[in-house]
Amino acid sequence: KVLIIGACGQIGSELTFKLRDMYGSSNVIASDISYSNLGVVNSGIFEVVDARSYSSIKICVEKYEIDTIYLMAAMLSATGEKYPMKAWDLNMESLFHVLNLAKTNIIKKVFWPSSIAVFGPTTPVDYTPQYTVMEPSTVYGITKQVGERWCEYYFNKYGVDVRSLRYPGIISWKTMPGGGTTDYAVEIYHKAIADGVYECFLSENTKLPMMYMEDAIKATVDIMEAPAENIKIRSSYNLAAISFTPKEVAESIQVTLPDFKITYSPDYRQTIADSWPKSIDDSRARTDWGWNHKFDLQDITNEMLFQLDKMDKSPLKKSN
Ligand code: VAH
Repeated sequence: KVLIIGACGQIGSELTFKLRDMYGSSNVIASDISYSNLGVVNSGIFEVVDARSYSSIKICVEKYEIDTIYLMAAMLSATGEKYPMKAWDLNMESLFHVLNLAKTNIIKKVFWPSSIAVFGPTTPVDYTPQYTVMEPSTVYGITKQVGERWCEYYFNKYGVDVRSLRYPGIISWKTMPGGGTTDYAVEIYHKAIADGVYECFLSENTKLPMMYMEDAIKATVDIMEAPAENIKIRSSYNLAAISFTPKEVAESIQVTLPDFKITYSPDYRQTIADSWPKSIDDSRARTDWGWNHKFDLQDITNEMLFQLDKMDKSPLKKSN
């Protein structure tokens, strides 16, 4: 049985759908900090689990005989800069609880998301290698860097089968992201449909590694389904698809919506974005367990505009 902690978040909610498709709804338990987060995960088994509480997780694990955990709860980069100690507590305590449940063999397999946020201003920005200088300048990035060290330690010392991916920015339409620096790449589509104009909080030439949710979910399932001997990196794999700037995504939207306008008002998130790579070398993921992305920028734009227009309930739509 599978438990998803943070199942109501941007990635967690889509993982819940995918894993229920794969393993059957009754074998995938969705959990989050409260029912109020439910959103799109409003069917199937749901439990309130506090990721910062060992006993809260353990009770759920024992109740459903869970053997695999996807730990998707975290405080992201932008919010983490507002509440550093909360970000540290949530991101680290949740990881230790899950790793310790696995160390005592209660859990057989763990997925834990890392991020390109592990890289910092001294990291080579273009085609960033799997192994390189990592001096993250955000609390979120620090938690991901140290979390990777602990994942590798628990694998080497206790044989814990924990697997991890350094996600880039992720674009999706089902669930809004929460508190990330790459969230502009989701908001822009909602605003293009709702208002035809978007005020971007990053500058026009801020190039960042990005990925469509379908690719991110495929990578997550692929690494978890791969034979253990193929997972040769137990810190976290670089993962990439495409890179683009706000200007480029605006131009891709204007192919369909020629009147769409973008303006730029960089805020505190610009400093975070400037500390991250522009592109990522994910060749190890491609050779070790067959990773391959599918969606390029125009595919993402076409899919996002189509889905949001159909949904017509964009959470950012003006309530008129
Ligand atoms: C964030 N979406 O912006 C996350 C992600 C690489 C970015 O870690 O914080």
